[in-house]
Amino acid sequence: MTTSSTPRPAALIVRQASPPNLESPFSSLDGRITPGESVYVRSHFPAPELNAESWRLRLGGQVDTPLELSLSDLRAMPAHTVAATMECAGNGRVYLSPRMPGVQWDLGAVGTAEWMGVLLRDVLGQAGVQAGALEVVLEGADCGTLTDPGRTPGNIHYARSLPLAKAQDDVLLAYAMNGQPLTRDHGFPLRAVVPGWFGMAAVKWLTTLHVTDTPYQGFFQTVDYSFWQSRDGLSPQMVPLTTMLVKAQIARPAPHDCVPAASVFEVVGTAWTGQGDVTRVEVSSDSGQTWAEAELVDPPQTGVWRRWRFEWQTPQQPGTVTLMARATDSAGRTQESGHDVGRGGYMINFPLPITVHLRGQEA
Ligand SMILES: Nc1nc2c(c(=O)[nH]1)N[C@H]1C(S)=C(S)[C@@H](COP(=O)(O)O)O[C@H]1N2
Ligand SMILES: [Mo]
Repeated sequence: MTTSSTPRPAALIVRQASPPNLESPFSSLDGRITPGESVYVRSHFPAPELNAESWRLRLGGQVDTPLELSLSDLRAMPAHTVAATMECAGNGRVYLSPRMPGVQWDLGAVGTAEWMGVLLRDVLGQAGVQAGALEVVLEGADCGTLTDPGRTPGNIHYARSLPLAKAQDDVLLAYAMNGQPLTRDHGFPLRAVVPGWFGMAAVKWLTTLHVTDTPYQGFFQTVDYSFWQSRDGLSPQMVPLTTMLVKAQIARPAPHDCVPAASVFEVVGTAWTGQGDVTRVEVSSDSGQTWAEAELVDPPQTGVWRRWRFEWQTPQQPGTVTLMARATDSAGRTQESGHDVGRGGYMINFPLPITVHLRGQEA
């Protein structure tokens, strides 16, 4: 007999009430697209309440024609729909030892939504990017002061930059998520969606785009959301976080679930990568000593996670087992067993140990 738990009703888990930092109930995974009410929320400052009529998107810097666009201007442009898996760079932080500062995310700072909006490259094309331009800075309306992880220089806005090549490729300026206008927490009226990149690049409550010929060194890509990278045999240097790493997660059983001993349990989860497609998922039920092939349920679709399943023959005796999943992508990357200290509390993609308890068959 195959047993499997049915998805629980979706509700967000409060990691921080104010500003709202809300985790998706990853164990309720069902469809490939995460229902809107279950998409995680990660906000550094209180969510601004923007007025759709008076709101404007301003584009300036190294462009021929600076622009000021209303929401109806954007809605009149060609619309594009993009499904994208977005993972917060701190997803899984609770599994780090020693504990790292920041929101203690479990498995749910990741999700997949279908976004609709205009391509950033169309907006840039309308303004005309000048020769020598290097990056586009995206700034949100939200602002405040922070003391952790570093101290902000007073009151600052949330902002990140994108290399021009990425900005002119597949970046979307989205006004809708899963067929609905953006909610306030997800960046109403307009946010960026940056396929393949960790969530911090997807600036919400967008008000300003600034084309620049120098690398942007703002708080959220130097003090925060950067990591120590070793390159060219030199000592590590600080670089901003960009693309997601390859990663698989187990949705069911959930951590500390009880499953019947001596039965077949369907382990399910998803796997994603920021480069190419996930090509393989393996599952271990002995803390990572041996691995068995899982079955990929969804066809490959670049930028979108693939659900997978694994028929697990549970041990005969009651006890405790550590399950793990690991993915490989078409770029040949696979999940390594340890966490590189240079990453700090970010880019956590070692196979996460999921403890489950086996119970004997009741009479
Ligand atoms: N303006 C603004 N944009 C932001 C943030 C923010 O705090 N302010 N948080 C970023 C981070 S760290 C993540 S992971 C994603 C989360 O998007 P979501 O809340 O819609 O899931 O938004 C990004 N964009
Ligand atoms: Mo994030």
